[in-house]
Amino acid sequence: MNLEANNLTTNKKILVLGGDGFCGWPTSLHLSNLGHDVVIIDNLSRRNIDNELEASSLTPIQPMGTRLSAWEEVSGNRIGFHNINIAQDYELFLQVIMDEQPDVIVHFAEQRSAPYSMKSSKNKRYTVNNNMNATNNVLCAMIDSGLDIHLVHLGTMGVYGYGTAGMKIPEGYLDVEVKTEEGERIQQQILYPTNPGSVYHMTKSQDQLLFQYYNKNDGLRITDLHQGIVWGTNTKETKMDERLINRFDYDGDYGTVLNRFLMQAAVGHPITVHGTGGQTRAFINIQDTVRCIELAIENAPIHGDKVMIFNQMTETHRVRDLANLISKLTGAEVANVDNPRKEAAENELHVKNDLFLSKGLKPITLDEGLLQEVTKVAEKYAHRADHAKIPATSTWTKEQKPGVPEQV
Ligand code: NAD
Ligand code: USQ
Repeated sequence: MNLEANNLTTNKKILVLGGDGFCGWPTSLHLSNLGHDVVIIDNLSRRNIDNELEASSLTPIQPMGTRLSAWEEVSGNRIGFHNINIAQDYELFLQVIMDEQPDVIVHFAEQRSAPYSMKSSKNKRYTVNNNMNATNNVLCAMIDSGLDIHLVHLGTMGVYGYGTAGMKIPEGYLDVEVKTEEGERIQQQILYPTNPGSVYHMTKSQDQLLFQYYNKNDGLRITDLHQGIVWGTNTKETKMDERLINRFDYDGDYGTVLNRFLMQAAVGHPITVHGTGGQTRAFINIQDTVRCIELAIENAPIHGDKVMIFNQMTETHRVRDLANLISKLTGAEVANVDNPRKEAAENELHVKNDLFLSKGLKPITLDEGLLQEVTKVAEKYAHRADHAKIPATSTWTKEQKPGVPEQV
């Protein structure tokens, strides 16, 4: 793999698409703190979905204007902001790219909840339209701009599926041997076959094909980060001022498993383990997420490289083990609830993450950060929790009469 060693210390102009979100906001601050010139593009759709679901972040996130002026006050650095729907407003988006002349685009701007994507056909269509058009527009705009931009995209571990028959999931590519008709054996690398578990995860599988195609056809430089479930809330930068606080989703659609369990323990709600809790998943702390983006930017592919794929995860855990760990730490009760999803009840998961470790990532483990997260965040804001929003109600399969559209 070729790396641009000479770009390690250069400050860059970086567009962060989806920079108001859970991963995008702390990443924007982190990159700005490193001295990069950061501009956020976000259509605030995530905040609108909170309104639609009548749910909100456990932490009191501030409006974008307050966030940006607080950051300038605290750090002396300005972050720019454009409210653009990158899936729909192509001309506006392209114009911003031409005006800003970015070296790097970090792309977080997709609908990222699996349960939300499975709620109804309206949600499935929204997720596919939004995510596929967003990614395709980013790639087209990179070509139309004529600029040499490095794209860093946030993908998901979920593109692989979670069952690997004991082998370690490689970083994106699988070595295979094929036998020609003449009996000759040929080695080649293929994209690891995808096996998505929701419409949301399927859009990330499709993103991979878009990347492979535009990389081959147009020589675009692309890094795709296959990220595990992010846990934690704040980073070094978001802790600098209460107005910079990061989002903490706990509701049945957007709350991810470990943060939900931490919140449930803090508010005295039984920990909601789906089924037997035998699902094994990959995890990463939010502080490591922002560090990984930094490393991905520093280690850009050069022209001629194929799409660079990193597994952005640091640990794997079984859901029931996480529930038991939090129960032991806090005394919370564990409840086994019916699983609303269609997924394997039990699975093993082994994942390679050598690339980030070789670039200097020093992972934060659950043992170090968990209790602090319960007391410093979940307990502090427990009074803001709406208990009615905790149950996961989005089911993967519906009792639906043929030809009758689902009620939205
Ligand atoms: P999020 O929903 O908090 O943030 C996404 C942001 O993108 C939101 O602010 C939203 O308003 C914006 N956005 C969505 N569609 C847009 C559009 N068409 N135009 C402009 N802005 C748009 O999600 P997140 O948790 O920060 O996740 C960010 C990315 O990381 C996603 O692509 C997700 O798939 C990936 N990821 C997240 C996790 C996780 O655990 N949170 C794990 C693995 C991968
Ligand atoms: N689960 C429970 N109880 C809960 C919530 C979830 O047992 O209260 C279980 C689920 O059934 C599932 C597992 O925990 O088996 C993970 O669920 P999740 O909601 O934490 O994660 P997921 O739906 O996969 O999605 C999240 C992010 C998504 C990202 C993905 C990374 O929302 O954006 O892509 O994690 S990964 O899982 O590695 O594919």
